Amino acid sequence: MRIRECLFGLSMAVLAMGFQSCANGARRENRSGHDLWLGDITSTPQAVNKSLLSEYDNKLGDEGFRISRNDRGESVIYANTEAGLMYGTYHLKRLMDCNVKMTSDILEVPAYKYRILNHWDNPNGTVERGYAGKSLWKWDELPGQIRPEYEEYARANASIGINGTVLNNVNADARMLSREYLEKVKVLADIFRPYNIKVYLSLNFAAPKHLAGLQTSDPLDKDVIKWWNEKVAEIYSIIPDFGGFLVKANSEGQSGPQDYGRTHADGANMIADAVKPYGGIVMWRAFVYAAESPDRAKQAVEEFMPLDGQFHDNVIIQIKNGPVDFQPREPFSPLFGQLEHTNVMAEMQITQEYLGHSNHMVYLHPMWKECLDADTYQKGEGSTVAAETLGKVHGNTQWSAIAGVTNIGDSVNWCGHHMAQANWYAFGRMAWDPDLSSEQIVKEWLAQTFTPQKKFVEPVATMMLASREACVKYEMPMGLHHTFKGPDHYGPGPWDRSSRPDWEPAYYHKAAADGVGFDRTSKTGSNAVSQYHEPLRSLYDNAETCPDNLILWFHHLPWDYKMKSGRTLWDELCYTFEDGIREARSFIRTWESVEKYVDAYRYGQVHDKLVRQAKDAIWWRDATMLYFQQYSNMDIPSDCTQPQHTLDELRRFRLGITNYETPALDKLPEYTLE
Ligand code: GCW
Repeated sequence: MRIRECLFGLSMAVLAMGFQSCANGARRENRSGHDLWLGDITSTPQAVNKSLLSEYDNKLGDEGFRISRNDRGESVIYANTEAGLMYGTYHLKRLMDCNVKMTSDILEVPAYKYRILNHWDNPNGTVERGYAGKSLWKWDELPGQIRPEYEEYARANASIGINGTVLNNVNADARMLSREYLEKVKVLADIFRPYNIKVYLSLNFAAPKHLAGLQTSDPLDKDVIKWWNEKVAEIYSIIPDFGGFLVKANSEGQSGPQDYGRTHADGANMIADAVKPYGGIVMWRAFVYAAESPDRAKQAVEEFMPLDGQFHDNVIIQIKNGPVDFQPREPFSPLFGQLEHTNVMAEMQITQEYLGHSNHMVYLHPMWKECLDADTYQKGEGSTVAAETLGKVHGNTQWSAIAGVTNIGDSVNWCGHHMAQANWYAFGRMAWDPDLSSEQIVKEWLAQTFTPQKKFVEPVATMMLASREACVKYEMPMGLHHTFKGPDHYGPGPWDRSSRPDWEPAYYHKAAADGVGFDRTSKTGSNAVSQYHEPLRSLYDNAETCPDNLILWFHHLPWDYKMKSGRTLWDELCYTFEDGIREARSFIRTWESVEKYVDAYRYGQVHDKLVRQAKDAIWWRDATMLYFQQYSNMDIPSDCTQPQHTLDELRRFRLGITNYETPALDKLPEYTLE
């Protein structure tokens, strides 16, 4: 029996809140039996009281639902649509799995209209920055062979409210728009449709040239416009509810309208006009920067502000949470608070490109929430990134959207690290309700994925809630950023000189005899602070008021600079790293304390990775501080963990992976944990 039948097959049958098995001996659907938070499908309510409303309730919209008790004390789900009933059913299941009693009526409406996953999956099966095996999409098998994982994926997404997915990499292969691939995409769209999930594609802006052999891909050329209109018509004839396009243009070597002397607005509008009659949207990325710019963090605002107001209404500018590139901590991208007449959406990274790949346990919701809750002050207090992207600041909620770059692959546990599923789960829950706390979400996930027993959930939730800050401390304390070894972005390489200057760590840390950090102040630096509204501009501009956790993002300070704690900058860096190392070590002890609640398979895998994470924390500290020591000539305090490798040894170390891989645990520098 398929899960869809379990959920919808017996509409209106009466079942009070409680568990009941699906009929016909339904089995677990997951690949290894205990993988996803959805667990065993026999724990899905076979039938719940549910009712489509005869009159449209505006409060619920197309996806919301209400759950209330009927005269007999049974829970009944009401919604305007089948999708609303489905979300209500999953909500009820979540309450049951988490042992939460319903004490009053529930009304749930998703906050964002477009809640979208971005896959960076390539037609050859690799996943850019994917650390969970190969792509879930088996393009060589499609359209003929259909893996059960496709429906599992849809079901998992539906359970957390995801309603869209971009199937392919933003570094897009033009072939994805060929008839051959569209027939494959159609199969996935058909599988996802009953779960209220639309498919989207990333497009290659030069497709008219590459795919159709036109002379140009100039967005103002009439043959190019005609080609896109026909291509879009073809897509909608195959996939009538196709969602639209995601575009990376004139960024990191991708083609775009600027190749023809046109603007981002010219390019985005041409595509947007083509999909508009069908209700499609264009998510146009703001991730643009040129190698020659002295401050990469400023470029999105510089390029997009002059275009404010020129984008058509079904274009949404997709902005990474921070102004550089998914570092463990960045200030929010100032572009969110600058554009006034343009729709904006946030792009979060679920895959851990800069956060230990699938070797480190890092629960990311606190990082995303920090961004969404940040106040841009664009229209005074309360103009948070959440309010901006929900369209509340400028009163245009019709295009509210949020995207997450997924961490999903064909690995048995879906995400490469068992605990990384929490990030997939958290992204969906956040897109549905950005006000939910990190704690509530992680506890829900733990209860559903492992066990609701308090003695397990409490300590593990505490560990996971601390993990993002720990990662910041051991990878990029105090706003230091991009000190990663390139190009795989796993592990430290502050000395690395192997690529383009603005991809090299020295561009960001600027360590020298006079100190460390990127000067973005108004008087002596790049003046990136000017892109923030007051009071943030002044707060960041002044080293005395700039928060410690971003101080080296905005300031270049001497090694003996006196921090608020009274310590020198050098010592503060050492002790912040030390905190990160200590916390990473404590995660191992926490995990060991809950061994009896976890099956041996998952216990062992997570344990091995936590050990590696703690070792990596020391590796990061060793590499960074030994490298900086050449300039500071200061000692690592004696009460800190002492280095276990010399700078030379670390510099010689080669990982030998590509940016499609995560390193094997035994291929990393050896460290002893006390
Ligand atoms: O940070 C960079 C990544 C690239 C990625 C790019 C982007 C898809 O290292 O792998 O390309 O961001 O977001 O476009």
